Amino acid sequence: MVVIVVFLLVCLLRKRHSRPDDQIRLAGSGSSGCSGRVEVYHKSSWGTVCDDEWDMSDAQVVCRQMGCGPALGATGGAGFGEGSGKIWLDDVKCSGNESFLTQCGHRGFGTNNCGHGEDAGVICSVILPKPSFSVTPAFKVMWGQNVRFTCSINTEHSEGTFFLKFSTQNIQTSNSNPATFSLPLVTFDIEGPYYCLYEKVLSGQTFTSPQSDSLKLLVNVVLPVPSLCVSSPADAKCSSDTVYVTRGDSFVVRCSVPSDVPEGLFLLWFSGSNSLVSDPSVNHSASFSFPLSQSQHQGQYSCVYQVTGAGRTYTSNTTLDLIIKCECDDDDETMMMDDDDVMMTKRRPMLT
Ligand SMILES: *[C@@H]1O[C@H](CO)[C@@H](O)[C@H](O)[C@H]1NC(C)=O
Ligand SMILES: *[C@@H]1O[C@H](CO)[C@@H](O)[C@H](O)[C@H]1NC(C)=O
Ligand SMILES: *[C@@H]1O[C@H](CO)[C@@H](O)[C@H](O)[C@H]1NC(C)=O
Ligand SMILES: [Ca+2]
Ligand SMILES: [Ca+2]
Repeated sequence: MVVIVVFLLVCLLRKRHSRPDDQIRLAGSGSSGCSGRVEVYHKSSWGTVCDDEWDMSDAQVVCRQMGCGPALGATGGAGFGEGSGKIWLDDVKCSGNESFLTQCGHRGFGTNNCGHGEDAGVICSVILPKPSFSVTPAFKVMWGQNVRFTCSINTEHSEGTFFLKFSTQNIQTSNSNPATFSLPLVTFDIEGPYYCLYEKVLSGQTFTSPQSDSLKLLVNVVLPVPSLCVSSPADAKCSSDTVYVTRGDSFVVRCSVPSDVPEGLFLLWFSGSNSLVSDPSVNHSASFSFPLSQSQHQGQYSCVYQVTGAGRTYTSNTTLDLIIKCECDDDDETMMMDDDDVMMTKRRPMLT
């Protein structure tokens, strides 16, 4: 007995929910899944709704039944074009919280005093899902590399626009789904949080997706060991071997790095005074001039390269020592030199 009652109840409920008369669709020119002329399925045919007493409460029910967001407008006067066939509903009176349009009060199916010029429509808001967002290479990027972001969304409201955002600013847009955005040859400036958004215009309304998750990029750099050489009037080519300079001559110590690293700062260390001098790189090199060779310029020189970006300092490994020897006269102007300074006593090998 109980079983039969439950069975009948289930049948009744199933019938109510799958009742074809509950079906509606949005049609007409400029219609989309969430806006258009309201059409009702009844007695095996689609018909329209008259705009008499058609208002936001009625539209709210249609929007809910369509699985769209809240109603933005209730249109009359065949705003989405005139339908054809029956005008199924007239004087629709929804309270706004019904689940189906046909649950609202109306004059009875097919009873109306309307023409298709009064066909009713709705504009519902569109609920867009959160886009997926990814980046390659992930998280840590080498300075000068290319970075590629991908943003995609799962929606029937296609052909919208994707925006790549960097600290709330739009930096790129794309109309394809998935959208790819490239940042070529990145520098430290690109560090920060990125996210993407999707926007779709429907019936003159712009709908925006929630923000994607945000992705943070960090830029890293590995600095090569600089090249170090010295040139002098006697030896114009920049030489990395032990170099002999003559008293009174000028010489120039040059540090350089390849052009595929950021500009930075060269630090030149000199053993004689155990001191560092620094010079910003220009075109990836720096020249330290020593105008008049003195014996106290003799010793080992080495160079390191430093780059500061995004508040961090990167330092290269140190070059091998470059040795500079002065062909200075031992007998005068050598008060500054230690007596046991070996380099003082070495002489330049004779060129053959
Ligand atoms: C629907 O709205 C009516 C009238 O505003 C109200 O009496 C009723 O409680 C509401 N029902 C629900 C389920 O919200
Ligand atoms: C710097 O020196 C360290 C230790 O000697 C070595 O492991 C590393 O590869 C060097 N880096 C470069 C860029 O030469
Ligand atoms: C740096 O390089 C640019 C382009 O190659 C050149 O025009 C400029 O003169 C260079 N500057 C120096 C200081 O060498
Ligand atoms: Ca009417
Ligand atoms: Ca109404």
